[in-house]
Amino acid sequence: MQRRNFLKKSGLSAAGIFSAPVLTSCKTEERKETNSTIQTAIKPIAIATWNVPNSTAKAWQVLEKGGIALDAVEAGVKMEEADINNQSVGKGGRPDRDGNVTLDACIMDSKGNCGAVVYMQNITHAVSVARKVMEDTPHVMLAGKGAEQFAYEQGFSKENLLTEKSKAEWLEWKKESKYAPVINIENHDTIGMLAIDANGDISGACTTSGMAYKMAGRIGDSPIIGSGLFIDNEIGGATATGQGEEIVKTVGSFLVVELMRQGRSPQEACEEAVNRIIKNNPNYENIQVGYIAINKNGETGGYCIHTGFSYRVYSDKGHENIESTSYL
Ligand code: SD4
Repeated sequence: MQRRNFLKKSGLSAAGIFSAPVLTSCKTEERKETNSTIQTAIKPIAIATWNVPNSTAKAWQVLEKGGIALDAVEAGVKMEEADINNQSVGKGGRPDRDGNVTLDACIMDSKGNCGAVVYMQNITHAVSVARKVMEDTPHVMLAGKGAEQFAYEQGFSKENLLTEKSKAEWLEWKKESKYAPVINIENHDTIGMLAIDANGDISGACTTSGMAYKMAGRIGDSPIIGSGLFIDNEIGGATATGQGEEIVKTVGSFLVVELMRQGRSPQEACEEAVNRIIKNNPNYENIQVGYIAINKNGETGGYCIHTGFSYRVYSDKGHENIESTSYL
């Protein structure tokens, strides 16, 4: 069923990007054959979780001028961080159960450098602080007050991230205080973005306010290199959205990239990573996880547990929102 679904709705065929046949198995000979039919690598290209046209268009603006993938993904995801209508990222994000908006973000470049901030409050552009951690400190990850302090030292300004709308919803939630993550909240959730620039170099970024009404101090997959995001410039990149605990347990994005290294297509690698979660979790019908991936050729894929997850692709072949295939 899923395979048929994939053929019907595959991003590859829907985008019309490739002349390569869509794989239905991962046998080595078939992979080789498929790779040889790819005419030219698609670059530059940007892809992002969910339908985020402003973010992918922004990334494209950077890429089409010859900008580097790292700048493209940072500029792209910042659009969602600043958008108060996206209540899962940055300013306007839903708070934890104590009413505090706490942000998680990471970024990774083509040389394998990475930076992250976790549980950071009062700063909208968590991804840019993560980039500063990567570029200007000897560390990879800063948390909470330390991350916030570092951000102020770097010139970021303090802002109230809790909007009236998110505050009102939280006060309503408090009446019952039942923690029950919602699947596919609004078709624009945590944003993970992957890009290949004109040089063929790959970078990625991922940023979120995390699961709404989480426990104070909770950190998800999104800022954890290997879970919410992983890039290997020789192979490709992957990023995740959904219930972070499940993604962390399977080191999901690293798994997707390693599967691509072993010869799987991005689509097949995302499917296998979702299948690992399903295999280990009898409760899988109540959770959503989605992965997107890109390989060095600019071939893309996406897969999730529940329908309703989509991802956006932007290249000189066009731009579109692709409905991801799903297990259920
Ligand atoms: C987290 N993965 O904090 C994030 C949340 C998310 O769509 O992606 N929501 O677990």
